[in-house]
Amino acid sequence: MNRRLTIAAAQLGPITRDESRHDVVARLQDMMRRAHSRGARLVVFPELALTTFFPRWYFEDQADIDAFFERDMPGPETQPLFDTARELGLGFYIGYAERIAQNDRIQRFNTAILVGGDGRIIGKYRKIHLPGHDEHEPWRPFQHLEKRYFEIGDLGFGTWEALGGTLGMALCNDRRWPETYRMLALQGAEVMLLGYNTPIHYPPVPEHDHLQGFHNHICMQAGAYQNGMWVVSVAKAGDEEGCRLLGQSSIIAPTGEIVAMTSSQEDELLIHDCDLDQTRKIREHIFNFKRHRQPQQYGLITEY
Ligand code: ING
Repeated sequence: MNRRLTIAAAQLGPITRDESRHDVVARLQDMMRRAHSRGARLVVFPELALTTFFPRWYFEDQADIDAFFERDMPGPETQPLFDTARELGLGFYIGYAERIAQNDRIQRFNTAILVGGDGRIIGKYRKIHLPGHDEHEPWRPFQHLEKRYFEIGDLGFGTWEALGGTLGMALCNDRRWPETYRMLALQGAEVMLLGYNTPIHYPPVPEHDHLQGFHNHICMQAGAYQNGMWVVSVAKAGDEEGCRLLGQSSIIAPTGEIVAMTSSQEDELLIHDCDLDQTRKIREHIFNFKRHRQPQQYGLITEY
């Protein structure tokens, strides 16, 4: 009998700048209950799922920036998510802005956590591939200041045994880099969980704007197939504070096939019974790393 894990991709529509954590959390809890009623055991939310995508603005004052960060997870406003997880026996992945005192200073990361059906945090990932720029660039119709507001993740690419499978996590721009998938697959990941906030307009190369959906899926379909991994990708979508964000959340099989995709720009659920053993048909044959991979030839890939 194959191991199946029923996963929900919980796409979010826009979150306005002034939307309270309380109101956002209520939206997330509603999606958790709907996903549970449809048999899901794991719900995947987008990147930075608790606030609007604030790196689109330049802020002078650190206090204005910190208003978008969580100092504790769970904190008073996010505890209800963990309570609902425990009430329903439902795991979840959620992206958020993490502010933490460590190494004798304040550090800020673009973070995702995996929470089990008992409401306990199983794993944490901090975004490694930070896109955008680190100085205010007024020529842009909107900023993309992730390099300014976040530090590069310091936890590496990790996997966790949970919900009957081996799960890996990533965030947004990570999905464009083939190394992300391979690092997780080499650690045995059977599913990659990933949230994203992707503006349709890419100011440095606007002639690619119409290709955002194509580029979104080609990266993940290739990554899924070349590593024999399920990929569950979840958008924050729609016109958010005047910036159009790509939707097209998707669940992609280890064959690279898109088995489910959203068709709205709002809160929308995808559900799929992921057969975790389907990964083996790829990993034991065409992409059998032990038999076919030639790492002694790939040295350049990890050189600076
Ligand atoms: N967003 C975007 C992403 O990688 C981007 C940045 C947009 C890159 C469009 C290229 C083209 O999907 C985040 N948050 O990484």
